[in-house]
Amino acid sequence: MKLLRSVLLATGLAAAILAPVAASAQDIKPRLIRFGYGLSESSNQGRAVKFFVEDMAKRSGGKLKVKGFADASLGSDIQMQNALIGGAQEMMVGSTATLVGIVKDFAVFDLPFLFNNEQEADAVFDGPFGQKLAAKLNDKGLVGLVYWENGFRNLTNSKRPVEKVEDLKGIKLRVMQNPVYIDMFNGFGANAVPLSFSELFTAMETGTVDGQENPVTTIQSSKFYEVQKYLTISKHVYSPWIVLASKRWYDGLSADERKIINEAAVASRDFERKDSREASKQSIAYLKDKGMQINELSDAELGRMREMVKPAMDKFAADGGADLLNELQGEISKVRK
Ligand code: TF8
Repeated sequence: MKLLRSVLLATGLAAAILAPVAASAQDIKPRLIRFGYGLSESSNQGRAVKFFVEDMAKRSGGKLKVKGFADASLGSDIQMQNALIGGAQEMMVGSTATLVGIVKDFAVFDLPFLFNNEQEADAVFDGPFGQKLAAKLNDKGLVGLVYWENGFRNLTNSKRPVEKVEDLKGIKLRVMQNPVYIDMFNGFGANAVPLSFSELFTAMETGTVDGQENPVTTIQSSKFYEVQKYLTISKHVYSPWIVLASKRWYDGLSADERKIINEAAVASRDFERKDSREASKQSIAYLKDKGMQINELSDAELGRMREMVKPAMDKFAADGGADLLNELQGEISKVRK
């Protein structure tokens, strides 16, 4: 027996025999994973959730069943974050901007005009800086798995074309619930109105707000063109999304289950970024076709905006964010070289 065993081992046969046993011994329990998100099923967010659902099923032999809940049907970003912390919901994807009440440092990503392009953003979010911030969620009851692309944000409104900053004067502009956004847009002369995304369409429809800012993919998938006439390409902030898991739930999973989730999350990230970037190329033509009047801000005007936003940047730095901002700018210039 002993001899046979050593012969098998030596020939590598043992590995062949033992492999299927090891696979079936993987510790995966049948589980239902509720995955909430704010945009529609047909949005870039929705398509990536669908990818994740299918990929998780594939990797777990159908045991890890993810169910996507679109349109903030499980709640706004902030409500879902709290549900994850409490263990009442397993997963979500949403903006990092709404996480600032939990980990203040995330506000660094809301500062304008940091990234020049998506490649810089990918390198920073997937690199040590992005990972360090995500890790800060751990002792707050959340696990930050991967960053997806929301995209460069642009302005829309129902009042007038915005060709220079002064055109924003007096416009009631919905912003995310985040102090940097409020300071930034008040600094530009608008009246910043913080509101959850789930309330945004109605707020524009009823005139509670005149405008908002989001990537073109969202302006398309959330049908903002129905209630907004003017689109200004400003690319003032690069916005990520973050895929979150409830720490309480995640800690109760087996190592095999966690490995599957981590790997599927990375695959979903790669799918989502590629898909969003392709989709965004079509969006401008689509929105024009829907009747939006579109203009691009000139470099000179963007330069003026950079100047005007300095007080908001200084406030962030003075409020304890100076080192973090320096570190982020350092990371970006490393990629730029
Ligand atoms: C916003 C964000 C949205 C996210 C989404 C609902 O304007 O850009 O994309 O919050 O998860 O709120």
